[in-house]
Amino acid sequence: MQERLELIATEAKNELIQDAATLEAYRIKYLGTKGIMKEVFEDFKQIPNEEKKSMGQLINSLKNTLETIYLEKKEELENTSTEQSDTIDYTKPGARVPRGGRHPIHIIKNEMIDIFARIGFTVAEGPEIEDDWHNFTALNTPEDHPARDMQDTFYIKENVMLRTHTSPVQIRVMETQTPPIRIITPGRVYRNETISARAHCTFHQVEGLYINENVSFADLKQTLLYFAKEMFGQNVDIRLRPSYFPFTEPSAELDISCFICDKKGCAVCKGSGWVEIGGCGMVDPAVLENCKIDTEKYTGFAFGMGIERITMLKYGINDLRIFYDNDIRFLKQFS
Ligand code: 2NM
Repeated sequence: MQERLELIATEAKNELIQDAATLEAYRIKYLGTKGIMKEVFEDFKQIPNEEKKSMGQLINSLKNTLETIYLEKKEELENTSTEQSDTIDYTKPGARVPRGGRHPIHIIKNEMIDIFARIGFTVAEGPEIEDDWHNFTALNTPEDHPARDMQDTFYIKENVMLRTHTSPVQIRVMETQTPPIRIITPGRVYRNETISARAHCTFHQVEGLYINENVSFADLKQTLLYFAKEMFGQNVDIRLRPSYFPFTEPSAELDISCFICDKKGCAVCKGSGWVEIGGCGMVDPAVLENCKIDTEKYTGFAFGMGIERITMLKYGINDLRIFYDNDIRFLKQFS
């Protein structure tokens, strides 16, 4: 009998208990109502009275051993199912890191940079906090021009402001480099406007500048036509309407034919068949002189386009405020 009890104990200690199912199988096998312990107690009744005391102690000790194994394994299994456990499964795959995406403004900005890069334009960048000379005076903007007004420009202090366009970057390049100059200046600009679906106090521009010998208005027109076709499709046409800017002469507004309705007239072009995407012109000789560029030798063209405007046309977005709300439901459509 004693040998048998020892054998049961050894077997129980060697049982493989890995989960709730094997734990329950163990309980039924050793401690259940039809289990091994039950059998042992039945056999106990048969043994001679004089052995009962010592054998009884051994049986009780076996029962304790079996119960202890059960309780220990049970606790072990419960702990592994919580994070407090120090048993870590290093083979488990890691938690997935959600992948971000580019902002639509930056997707279009990069596309514009690529289009102009193919015809030799390089990117130039500059400060967002500018001085009066680079943002206004060098650009031939008169002292009493409305753009200089507090109502239109965010001033930091006298003669220091948030840039209202990226043209000051072009002034900085013209001041420090000699022609030929062929650059685009993508970047964020600031204007003191009442925020609405069509206007914001901050937006993005891509401006372009080409200075060389014999640069003509025809060069400007062909450059813009190339851009429009690459950006909006080969069927698109451009139209230049006479306009005025202090820094260009002559100046024009740049329209593209409406690629939504193919010039037939729709809600986007308000029935006209054309949509405005920017402005342009031949750089005013006064601007070149401010940058110490020889106006007898060199001429140049410049243009400016709003990235938000182009992004809205490309993606069919009708409220520009959504670009700055950082609503993940909007942004994740572009990832
Ligand atoms: C525009 C429209 C027309 C422009 C001019 C210059 C510079 F620096 F060369 F004088 N930069 N950008 C320009 C000309 C910008 O934006 C609507």
